[in-house]
Amino acid sequence: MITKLIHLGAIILGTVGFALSSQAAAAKPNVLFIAVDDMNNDLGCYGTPLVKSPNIDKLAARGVRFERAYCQFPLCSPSRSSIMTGLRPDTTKVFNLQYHFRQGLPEVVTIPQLFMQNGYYAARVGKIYHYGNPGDIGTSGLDDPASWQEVVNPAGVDKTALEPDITNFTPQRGLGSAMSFLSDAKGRDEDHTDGKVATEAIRLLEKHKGEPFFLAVGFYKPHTPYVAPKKYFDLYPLEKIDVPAMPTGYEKTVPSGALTSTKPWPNFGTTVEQARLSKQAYYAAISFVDAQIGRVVDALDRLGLRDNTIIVFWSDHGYSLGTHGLWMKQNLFEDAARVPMIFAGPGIKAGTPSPRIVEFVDVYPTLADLAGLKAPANLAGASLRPLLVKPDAAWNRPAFTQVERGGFPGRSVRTPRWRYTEWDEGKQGTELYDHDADPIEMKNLAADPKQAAVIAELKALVAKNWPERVAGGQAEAGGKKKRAKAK
Ligand SMILES: [Ca+2]
Repeated sequence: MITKLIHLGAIILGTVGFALSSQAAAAKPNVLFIAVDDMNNDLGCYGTPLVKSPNIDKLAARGVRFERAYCQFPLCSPSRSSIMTGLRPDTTKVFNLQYHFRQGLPEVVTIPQLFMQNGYYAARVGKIYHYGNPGDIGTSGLDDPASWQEVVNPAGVDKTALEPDITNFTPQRGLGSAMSFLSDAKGRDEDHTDGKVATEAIRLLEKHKGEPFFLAVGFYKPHTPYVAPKKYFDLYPLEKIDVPAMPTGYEKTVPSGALTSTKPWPNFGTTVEQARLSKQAYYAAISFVDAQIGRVVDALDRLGLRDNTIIVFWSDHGYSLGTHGLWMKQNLFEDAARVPMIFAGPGIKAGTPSPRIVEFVDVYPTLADLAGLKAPANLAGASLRPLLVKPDAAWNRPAFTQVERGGFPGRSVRTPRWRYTEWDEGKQGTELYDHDADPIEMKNLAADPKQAAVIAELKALVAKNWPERVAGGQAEAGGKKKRAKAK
């Protein structure tokens, strides 16, 4: 009898224990944090049907797609350091690809660190912090070891075997910043680095599905060199690919700082044909990454984790594909500053895009809010929860994006209607674009006296966000070893 009672008690206790732990699990939603490198908004769900992105489109349909999300600095490390710390580049002082934010902010708590402090398992597969792409593939790059319990650095045939075969139309530039591509007729998706990123992410999901997790999955494409299996190139007949021609004298209508990121201008000196082939390959790389994202999200669903996992999808910045004669990043036009960003998961409205202006610094407070964690007090952004519940809720925050131009800053503010940009605090010129009339930003209205009141208002926003000029940090020798030890 006593034995039976004890046994019954154990069952009751066991049941209570089970109920508590499943409650705890509900209170601790998982986070699947998916990053891509250099992907702009040329996606099906963002209104570019030419580009085949069925898996990102599906993700958008099950969550909130932000139509106007902006990065803080359109370059890998400055942007990624900002999103991961929730701080603006003037606070992290990361303006280049070498300086690490821990040098100046040793105690800063990154997003995955906050989750770890609250009992989560946190891991990274691939590129989340800066990595020379493709140079550092297979290493930890400029990682932040304190952010993770486990890291995986895959390297596939694109890195280990195919580099000598890549076509580079700009051979004076290294592969990581060249207009360069390869259509791989032999390799399978799983043989490429991003295929392996997906495979490893799925393995970690399977292994850690029973505990609260923060899994960061960082893909390397569509960053140049644009390498992907041939079937993705076949999706884009060359006759469908255009590169815009610039009107004669266009370059005289904008400050020189606006165009210096692409030298020689326009299009790094490539021919129209070479630029079109590069754009075709960039789109192929998008479709390839899209398929790998689909594999990871399908695995999440298959493992029954869908109802308790917040998915965030983001690209570290946008990408110019010939508009304004520019290629790639490090400019302050919409093409480079704007990013694809999607949130999906429990409590998030499905299938309604948000038209509101949001920023990458909003990601940290949003995730902390959704998971019920207390975020650090000094974060620069705001929780997007109101927009995840009601995508067109009232919202009145502009977006700020900046670059550096060898000694002076470029600073840009975006409101629902306008983009206003100052070079060297206006001493090297200004730009104003009316997005209601000119979404491509071809007509600079900064000198139009009719816009004086608008400019005064936007100028005040810029001055408020950047009250002083801040110098970027310089990398210290041996920093990497120090950070590994500090962990
Ligand atoms: Ca990037």
